[in-house]
Amino acid sequence: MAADTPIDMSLWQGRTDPEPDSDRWHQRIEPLASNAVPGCVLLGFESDAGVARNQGRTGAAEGPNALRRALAPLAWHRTAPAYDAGNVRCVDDGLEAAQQTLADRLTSLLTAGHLPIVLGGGHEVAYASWLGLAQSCMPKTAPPRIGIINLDAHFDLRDPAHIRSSGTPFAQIADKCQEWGWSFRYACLGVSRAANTRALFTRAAALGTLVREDREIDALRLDSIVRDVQRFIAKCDHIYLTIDLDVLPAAEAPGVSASAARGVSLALIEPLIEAVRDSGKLRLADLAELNPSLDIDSRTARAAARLVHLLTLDN
Ligand SMILES: [Mn+2]
Repeated sequence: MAADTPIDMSLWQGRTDPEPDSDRWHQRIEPLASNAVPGCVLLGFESDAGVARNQGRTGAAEGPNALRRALAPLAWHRTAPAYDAGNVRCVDDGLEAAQQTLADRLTSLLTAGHLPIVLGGGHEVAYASWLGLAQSCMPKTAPPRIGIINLDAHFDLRDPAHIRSSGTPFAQIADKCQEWGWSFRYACLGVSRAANTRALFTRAAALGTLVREDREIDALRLDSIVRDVQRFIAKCDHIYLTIDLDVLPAAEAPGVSASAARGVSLALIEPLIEAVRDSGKLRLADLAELNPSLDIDSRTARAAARLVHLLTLDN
């Protein structure tokens, strides 16, 4: 089962400077209205049902509002508007219903010309995000070429036949693509060999995944990896970007279910995100796994907010 959590603008608080042109997010973000001109729309997914099924540390359902509080005081540099659309809440273990509800909300936002940014929630959000984009492509005759770019320490490609969780969304998407005769285009950047079994590497290879491991993403190789990502994007019509915050080192992102002993630092992740943002094909993004109860001094929430800020820069 799913429920809507109404828009709560009281989450958007921060300092106000008296001098001109000094706005911050809390001063500019607006509650989404039905006839709003296109902009970026923040929509939360209050769920850790997938993390619970995956035997992870729960608490990501509190992620969306923690991310809003961290984003509120950041400086406003956008030209187009930004909106808050509230949260979709997963009730008890009703994950599939909540995913469908979120997907339907996203399809409406996409059809209205918005750029939705989904605030997770466990990484089970990814199946819903992709489904929302897929549904918005449905009326077209030719199968859409949707590319998924996942910044993650994990493939999240475990076999969904047993249980659907935060560890299975991309396998579920691959299954749907096969069912519909669509191509499955998946890039997973920041994967930890230590944290993914051989079976998962084999499945990723069989699915034609573009893989760059955490240890490969360094300052020397970054430019060539950015070009690999650009080549991947060139073969797609639409890009869905998903950021699992556990791709970051534990020191930068302690507030996640499965923190990374090594990880890929923000300094290396940001140029990859900029390449996706600037491609002109980004339709939808989400940030997953923020767990405020495990965070230290809101470090993870701040990192996530910085990424939303970067992702939504439009000039
Ligand atoms: Mn993940």
